Amino acid sequence: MDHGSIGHGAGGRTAQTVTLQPSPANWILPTMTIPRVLGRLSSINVRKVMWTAAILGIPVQREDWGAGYRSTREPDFLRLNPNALVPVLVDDQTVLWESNTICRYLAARQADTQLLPSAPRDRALVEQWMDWQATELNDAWRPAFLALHRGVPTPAEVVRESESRWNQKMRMLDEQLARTGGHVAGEQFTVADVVIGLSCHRWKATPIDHLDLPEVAAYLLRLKAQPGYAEFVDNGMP
Ligand SMILES: N[C@@H](CCC(=O)N[C@@H](CS)C(=O)NCC(=O)O)C(=O)O
Repeated sequence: MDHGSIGHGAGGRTAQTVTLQPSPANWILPTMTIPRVLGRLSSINVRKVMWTAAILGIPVQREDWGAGYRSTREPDFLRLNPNALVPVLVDDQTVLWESNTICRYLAARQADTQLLPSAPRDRALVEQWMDWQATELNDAWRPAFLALHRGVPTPAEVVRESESRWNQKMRMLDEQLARTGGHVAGEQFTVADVVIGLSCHRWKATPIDHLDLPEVAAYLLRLKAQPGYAEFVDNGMP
């Protein structure tokens, strides 16, 4: 399936819930369940998972957990994720936390080798950018984001320093996009673009002194073609 610049159209993919007739030929086939996603939609990490599911056309059942909703400190939640953080994915007997891992799991579950390539080098590049998002990029933006969007009292010089580091990381991304001419890990849209795309949207939606980054601007426009972009990325939340 081509995840290039045209997306899948409004309907996404065929629903994955399969009802099999009780015939001997079907006895050994697994039935796919509808995965549960535990987490509030205001969380960028929950939106990563929801957007990936939308791109893959996987129906999921989301439940509001986390700040402002059911507490992640409830024993039922802690049994699933002792970190007390959203998102959590429950897919039959499989329980997962860490949003980037969940996104990769969903792509692998559907055997989607464009979203998550199987060739070692191609796959490693996707994982490299996802790890970069979860470490280098997240670390850079955290103080500025918490101060400017969540009202966390923060000394002005800490916010300025975070803003500058955030812009530097985004410049690095702009240079990478200029090299690939398309998406983060190469020409094709992959699951790395889910997590980096949401990050670019957050950068743009935060009132800082933005660098002029034309490749990032063009990239965000390209991502609009993906199913679920309006609902899970450009939905009024940073
Ligand atoms: N590394 C984790 C981070 C998860 C995380 O920080 N989740 C935040 C929301 S973005 C959270 O659960 N906050 C507490 C809450 O909402 O109760 C991931 O990527 O899944």
